[in-house]
Amino acid sequence: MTTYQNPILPGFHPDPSICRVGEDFYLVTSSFEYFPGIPVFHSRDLIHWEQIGHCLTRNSQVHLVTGAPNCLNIYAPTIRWHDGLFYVIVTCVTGDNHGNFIVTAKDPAGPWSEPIPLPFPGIDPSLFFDADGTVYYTGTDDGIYLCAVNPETGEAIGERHRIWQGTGANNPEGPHLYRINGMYYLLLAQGGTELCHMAAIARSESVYGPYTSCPHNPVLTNIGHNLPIKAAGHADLVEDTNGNWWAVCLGIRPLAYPFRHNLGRETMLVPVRWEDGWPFFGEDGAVLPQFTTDAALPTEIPEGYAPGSAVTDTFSGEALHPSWNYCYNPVPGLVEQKDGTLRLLGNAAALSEDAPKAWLGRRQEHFCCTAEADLEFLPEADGEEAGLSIYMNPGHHYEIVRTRQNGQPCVLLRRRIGSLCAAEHVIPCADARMTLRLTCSREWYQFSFAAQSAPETFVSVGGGEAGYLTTEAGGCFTGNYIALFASGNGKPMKNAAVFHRFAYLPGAE
Ligand code: 6LW
Repeated sequence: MTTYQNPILPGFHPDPSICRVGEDFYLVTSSFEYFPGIPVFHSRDLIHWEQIGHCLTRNSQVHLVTGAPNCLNIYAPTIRWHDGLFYVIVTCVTGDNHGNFIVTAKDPAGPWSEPIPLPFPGIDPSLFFDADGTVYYTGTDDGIYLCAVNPETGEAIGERHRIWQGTGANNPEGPHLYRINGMYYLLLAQGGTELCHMAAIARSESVYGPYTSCPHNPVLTNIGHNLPIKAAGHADLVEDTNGNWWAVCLGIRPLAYPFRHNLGRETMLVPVRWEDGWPFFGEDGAVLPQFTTDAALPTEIPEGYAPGSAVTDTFSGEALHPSWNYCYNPVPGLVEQKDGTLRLLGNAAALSEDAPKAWLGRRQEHFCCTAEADLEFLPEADGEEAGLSIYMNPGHHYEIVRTRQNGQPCVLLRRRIGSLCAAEHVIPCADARMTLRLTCSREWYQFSFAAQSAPETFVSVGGGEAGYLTTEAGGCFTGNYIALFASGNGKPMKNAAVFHRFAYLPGAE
């Protein structure tokens, strides 16, 4: 028997899709305005995962747009493998279009190809490779539809066909097709990605239908269960090497009542069993925070970086640690890792502007955790700043800020919740080097710092409620990031803020 905990990918890892090649499982999640885009994970036991790369690592592959933070750009992807090639199909949602495209790779760690554009509208694309060689696109555009496609060229083949639309709940989306024991199965999400989220399944002898709804739909939901995981849905099925079936799906873990979540939609793993040609997910269709199953695969701990693990980064080597993301496509010169440091040269964009800026963040993956950053920075002009932020989006973030006011170098707390912004607890400090600390709990984000002249003495600058940096209070489809930032606040900085070390330390949940 094996016992495992959910989420298997903590923090902002929504809309998971999974495939298996031999004994190896690969999983991708949506990434919205963060770059690189579409993180790729690998596992051999479905429980322990390592991040092996990203699909979108070049500006030529995607141009991430501003305008609606946490709501646009890279939506739900699907990963499939066929005939030696990995395919990821995804939507880039910009203000004026929903551009669906495919990228391919022989090695899922990358590099991935340039996008193959598709002529299909809507979101949540998926690919199904049928036994007769036909490849089908399924997607969501005011309902679920299917069309044959050439995945090498992106050309549609024949007409689009609306197929099963779920059980009548709102927002049928996230469709995936499978052929199991001679039947076609269509799994989809419905109810919307909030507390009414669920998954439903139907089957047919023809890929075009008619589809028969599963008698116990919704097959996956946490509605009606008093569980710490809610909003379960957007699932993808996979069979392991022992013939056992599993589903990955998204779920949220609210801080407390009323249900507000700050870690984003996370990836969950659910055991699935089949009876009379129908799947039974989880425990009575629910995603539990812990499952005990004799179906689990032998434990294999991968060597690579695992979401949810402690990280200490001293910025050595050429490449950034895989946990780091830029906000939008990186702008040359704003963020640079060199000579064992991370240098942030603020442009004119303030932290609260929806614009590319000197910002580098990593997901908050635990309710209780600590982040520390060793900063060397003596602002030369009033308004120049650098610091450590808990950041949902430009309108919702708290940070400890090293800056200069009226010619006086200082450290202060700043909190922005929508149109409310306060800078307070200004503490004069002439030290060029200091350690900034963020301590996260379910209730509170607390900031402090220790100047180099008194490295053991952490001075509090205060903090803010965790409940106001949640999706329900001011976010959309993403979760909180812990970010390093610098800004000239209206004009480019002359000298970079230099970070020498960053540490992310999970606490007791
Ligand atoms: C995803 C879709 C959804 O594409 O949210 O609310 C989108 N439902 O399935 C972004 O996660």
